[in-house]
Amino acid sequence: MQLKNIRMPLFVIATLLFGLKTYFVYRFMFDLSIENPMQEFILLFNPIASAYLIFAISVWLQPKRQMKYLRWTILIGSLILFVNLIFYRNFTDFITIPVLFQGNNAADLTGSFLTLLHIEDLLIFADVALVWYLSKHKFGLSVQLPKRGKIAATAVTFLLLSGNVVLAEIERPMLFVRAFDREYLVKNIGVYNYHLYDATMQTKTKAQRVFADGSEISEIETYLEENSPDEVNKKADLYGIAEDKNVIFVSVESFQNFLLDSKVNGTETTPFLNDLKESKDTIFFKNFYHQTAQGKTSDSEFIVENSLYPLGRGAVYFTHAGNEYNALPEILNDEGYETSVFHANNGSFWNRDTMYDNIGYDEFYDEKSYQVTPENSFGWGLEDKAFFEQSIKYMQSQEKPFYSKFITLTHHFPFELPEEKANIDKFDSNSKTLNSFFQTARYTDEALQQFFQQLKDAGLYKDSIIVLMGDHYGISDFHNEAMGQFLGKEVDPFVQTQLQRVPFMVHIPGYEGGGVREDVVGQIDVKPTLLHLLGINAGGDMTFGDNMFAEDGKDFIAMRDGSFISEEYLFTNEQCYDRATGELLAEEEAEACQPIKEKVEKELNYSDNIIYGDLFRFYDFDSSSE
Ligand code: GP9
Ligand code: MN
Repeated sequence: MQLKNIRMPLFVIATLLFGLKTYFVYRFMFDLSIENPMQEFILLFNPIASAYLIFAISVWLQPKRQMKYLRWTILIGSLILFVNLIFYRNFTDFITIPVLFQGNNAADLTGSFLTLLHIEDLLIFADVALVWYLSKHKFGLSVQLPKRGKIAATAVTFLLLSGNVVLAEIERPMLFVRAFDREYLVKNIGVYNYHLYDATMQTKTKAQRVFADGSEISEIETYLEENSPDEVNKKADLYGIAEDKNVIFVSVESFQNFLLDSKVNGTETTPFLNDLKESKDTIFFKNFYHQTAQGKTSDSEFIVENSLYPLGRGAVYFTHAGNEYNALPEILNDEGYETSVFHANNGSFWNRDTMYDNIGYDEFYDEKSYQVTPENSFGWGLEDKAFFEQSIKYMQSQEKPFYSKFITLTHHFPFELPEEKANIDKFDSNSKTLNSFFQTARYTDEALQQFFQQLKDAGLYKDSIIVLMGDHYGISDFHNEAMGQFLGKEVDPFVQTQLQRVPFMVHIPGYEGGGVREDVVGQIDVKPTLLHLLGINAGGDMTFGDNMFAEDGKDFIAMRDGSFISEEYLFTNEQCYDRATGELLAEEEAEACQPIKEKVEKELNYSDNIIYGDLFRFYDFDSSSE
């Protein structure tokens, strides 16, 4: 490029184009929250610094190779950005290495791929096209610097990078140590450096198992004994109420509490669940939170089975499926239950077949156990109504008592339902996803109603308890504007966290003491709660959750990103809110969040260490429960 007499080398042109493009994509295509001018500046600075880092190395190459290097690096860099953007649109998150190797899931994501593609994505490749053009035509844009010049060009890289790190540290102290939140990392160091950081983390966590020994487990045991006493509370009303009964546990895909009692054009979205939660044979916890992270449904399964936290990166079901656990199915097997999972998807999705085997499920009825035809399937596969219907015969063949886990599928992103199967209108907003969310939710509500009836008809109802649980959110914060329109209020971080409440209902046929409970509880509490209801004393278990019916149970629910909800407070995005009013607390009052915040960080760390170090291999659950 000839500007008067100044010739700008291609590596500088590429740096500017690619840096500015990346900034533009961060700013307008991702949904990163920018809170102050400093953050804005870092957001612009880091892509330019990263681009310079990559492109300036080319000065050490011969002219021809320089051009080739620039062509390919700008293409690869743009692809990385593009793939992250697609992933972000679906998960509001950035890719980590463990997630990348969940090949099966990536393949299934291709089903939703077209929905996630936007026309403006072409812009991401505009600079690539230009750099290819400039590099192929002999414009003489390569540079040949003397050794000193090369060293100087490289030194600028380090200046820019250190500048970036210093700014990031000022903006978010201890960013790298407390990296709970990938969005903060990307905002501060950019998506490219974030991937380098992620790769380092990957190596570190792999090494962690190798170097772990049994010494840490006793420290964790002491912490859990002091903070989450596994006091079984045998005198409590509900202790053993479901003794020897079957447990039918339904994990309801993408179900969030805001669906309950909602209406679209005057029609109730979930009439069956609305009635169920009010009935006297059902206990409904209205402040029950999902606590999942990147592993989505599989994380919710992991938390429920183990009362451990999911990992901050990747899905435990994939990354640590071979660990030693003391999972719910294993405990139930020892108590004489037949345990099984019903889920009409590919058995290796989320690595379930391997993990289920390890944690002791007797049977896994996956896609192969079902008749899937074009008439009874759409979206992700077999529709929920057919799924339940076809499952009954397998349930009847089971030894009693049994524990059966069902995982529904129809109400899954992108929430598409054939028109003739929809019994409620679409919502009307700028989000296609939210609009159709109500239709598939209604469908699943109908499927659950039918399932209850089918259980009754099959003679399986009376001797069972039925637990319904939403696995995780279905509407990400990408749809906050439409969500705000639906709720009639702005979705701020407080509301966003409250939207993470998912249904949790325990239906006990014949029980009369049901009702709505206010306690702040979450998926981490499910395992101790179920054992309590079944009258199983898992005394020596190590759980981060508590029996939901305990009088003086644990007083907070921690989210994977370090947010938490307690009776009085809600803490998210490093800010402390009054839980009752949603009011943001000023600095002095906000101090009240500090002690719980520290506990949350400690717990997440302990739980991570158990998983990364595979520490349960050093612990004898049998002898500690005696
Ligand atoms: C896949 C189903 C959905 O089998 O459980 O998984 P999700 O994408 O919700 O984690
Ligand atoms: Mn799910």
